[in-house]
Amino acid sequence: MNDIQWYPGHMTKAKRMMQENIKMIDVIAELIDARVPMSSKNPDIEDMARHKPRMILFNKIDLADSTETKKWVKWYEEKGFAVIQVNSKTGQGVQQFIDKARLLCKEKIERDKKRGLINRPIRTMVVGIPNVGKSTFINKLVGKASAKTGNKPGVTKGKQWIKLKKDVELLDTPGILWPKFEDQTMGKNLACIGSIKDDLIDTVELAVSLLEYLKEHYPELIIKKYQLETIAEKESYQILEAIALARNLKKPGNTLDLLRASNRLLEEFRNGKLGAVTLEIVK
Ligand SMILES: Nc1nc2c(ncn2[C@@H]2O[C@H](COP(=O)(O)OP(=O)(O)OP(=O)(O)O)[C@@H](O)[C@H]2O)c(=O)[nH]1
Ligand SMILES: [Mg+2]
Repeated sequence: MNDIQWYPGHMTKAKRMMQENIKMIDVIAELIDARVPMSSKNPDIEDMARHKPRMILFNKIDLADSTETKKWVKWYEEKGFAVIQVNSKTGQGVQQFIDKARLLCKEKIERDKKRGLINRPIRTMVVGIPNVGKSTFINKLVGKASAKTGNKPGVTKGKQWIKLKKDVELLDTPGILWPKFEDQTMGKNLACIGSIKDDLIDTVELAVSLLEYLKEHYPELIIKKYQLETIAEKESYQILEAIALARNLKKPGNTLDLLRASNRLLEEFRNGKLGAVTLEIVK
């Protein structure tokens, strides 16, 4: 796959904004996508957040393979991260956030108390890659649609403070990626979950590579979804053709429309219509 150019100028701006605001932040809430717990963790955020109390939120747990999620949560916890698992769409797990944030800020709250500062709000910066669900998480926590959301990258443009309760304030931030990946698999994983704009990538190539992975790890999901007989002896490209055929996606002249089949597959994967899938295995 060609190198993906995923670092537009507005992300440089967003990163600068975050760096400028970090001084007044008490806790960092970093959302990662439970389907790609490694690729969705931005090393630039890691650098920025290193000296702050912080928490990793595994979001979209409904879309990930729960057996793999357990292993990844353990992996992060063993590295010393505070972790919670959430489904920001339904709200599952979201309320754990406040207690955990208070716990992480315990020293600060006690220090404030000694200085006579009571109920100083805990300021949280919600960060993560594009489309990971930051604004949805905030809305669920607040209980109303305060932040704009949408299933594509780049919905949140600037920063936005949102008051949760008198003692918690949340800063919504635009999703950011980092300028260079060590390996292309990360780029593909991020494209699969919809964190990179589709017009920057070759979606047929991406769909073929997703099928390659699914064929190995979750063959039954593809067989069931597209009512295919068997896929074991098919190449990924042939599976894509079979999907186009199953969905009757044809171009004028009756040839298979692989572009539409690819886009359909990616959309169904992103929305969890294939079933729960994790794209990275704990090593
Ligand atoms: N299934 C599922 N979908 C989710 C979850 N959280 C968020 N989403 C969906 O993911 C999409 C992106 O959500 P946003 O909240 O806009 O993501 P964001 O991180 O704020 O994105 P940017 O502002 O573009 O960086 C939306 O379609 C949400 O409905 C979740 O836990 N499960
Ligand atoms: Mg947003």
